[in-house]
Amino acid sequence: MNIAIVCYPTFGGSGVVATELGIALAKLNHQVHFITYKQPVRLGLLNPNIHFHEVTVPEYPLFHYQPYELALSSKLVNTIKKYKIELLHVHYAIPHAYAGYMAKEMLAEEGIHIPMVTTLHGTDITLVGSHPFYKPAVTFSINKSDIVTSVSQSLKDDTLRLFDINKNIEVVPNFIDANQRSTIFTDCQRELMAMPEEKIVTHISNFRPVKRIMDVVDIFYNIQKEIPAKLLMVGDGPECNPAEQRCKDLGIKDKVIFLGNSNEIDKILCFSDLFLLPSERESFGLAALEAMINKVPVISSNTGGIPEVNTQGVSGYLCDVGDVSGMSEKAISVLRDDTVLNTFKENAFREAMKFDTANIVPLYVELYENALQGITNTKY
Ligand code: GMT
Repeated sequence: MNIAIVCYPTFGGSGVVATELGIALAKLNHQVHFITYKQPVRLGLLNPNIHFHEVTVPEYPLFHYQPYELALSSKLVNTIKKYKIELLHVHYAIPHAYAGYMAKEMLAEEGIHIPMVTTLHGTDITLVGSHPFYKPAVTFSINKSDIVTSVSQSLKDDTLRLFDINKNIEVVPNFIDANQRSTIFTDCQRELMAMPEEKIVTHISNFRPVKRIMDVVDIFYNIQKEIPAKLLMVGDGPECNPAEQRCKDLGIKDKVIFLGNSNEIDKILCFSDLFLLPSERESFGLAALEAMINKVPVISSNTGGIPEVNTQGVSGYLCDVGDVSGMSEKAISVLRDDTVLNTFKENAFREAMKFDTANIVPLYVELYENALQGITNTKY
């Protein structure tokens, strides 16, 4: 197949999943064209099956807001025609499904019919998309997609609750390439980060308020009172500076390392003993899955799609959003005893394997084949 993928090229989970999907499809010998405003951060070297087409938006002073959707839909039309692309897969409803629909309509005028698959990732639905400013456009774009997928059952339920959707929504969970990880790192070089007696606790996110970064700091504060430990904070965002300040105020700044954005997530997780994800909302929690495949148990909130990934008492523990003392208690119970910790580590890996690329990518391929045969989703 000759497939175009539109996504956010940033460190966010939707961009990561879209990139990993493109890489997996290319390995299956499909031609994959990423169409976005910069090369996706997780996309390494391009190869003969992977192509990147940059969307540029010329600055024009008349425009208070530069029209990215217009530039994207025009780029889609031109690229789809030039490379004879057969299928369009857009990740994130805003504005990608909207721009994708416009491109589809422009192409239809020229007799070119291209199916559009839209994958919903969470923030496009639960945080931003349901705002009255965007809701009609998001509803329209979802209903006009040929196939709609969501990354968890929880997100599907939220979408049907928040929008007036007349499409079936297929749940295709996020995935992880287990093979790639288990072969790359044989030596974790843990000593670079902590003393042998210290446990390493890690959090990775974009440090937005929805991640409840202060809970991460407070949980770690409780952990280090009981167990020698270091906290690795990976990522960047608005809560970064307030979190650093809180670490100073609590007198734990020497035990907390802020690493910023990183392309070496697996290496960092390889050092780690426990992952914290106390988010307010999370449609899936890709960061938790990335931790688990690296044998890192997860202490998380029980919101959204996280319970579909992190299994209570098996790969870690889940508590109510904001239950800092509950999460601290569970974290300490996992870290205190090495036998218990090792059991959780093995369990985390085993649970993560359910989401291996080999199990999930064929689901997308099947949906693509259906879309190409004109089997679009029926009325819900
Ligand atoms: O919240 C983020 O970290 C970024 C956001 C995004 O839009 O990329 O992540 C969303 O999509 C990820 C991939 O499907 C999910 O794993 C995240 O749970 C989801 N974030 C939220 O729902 C808040």
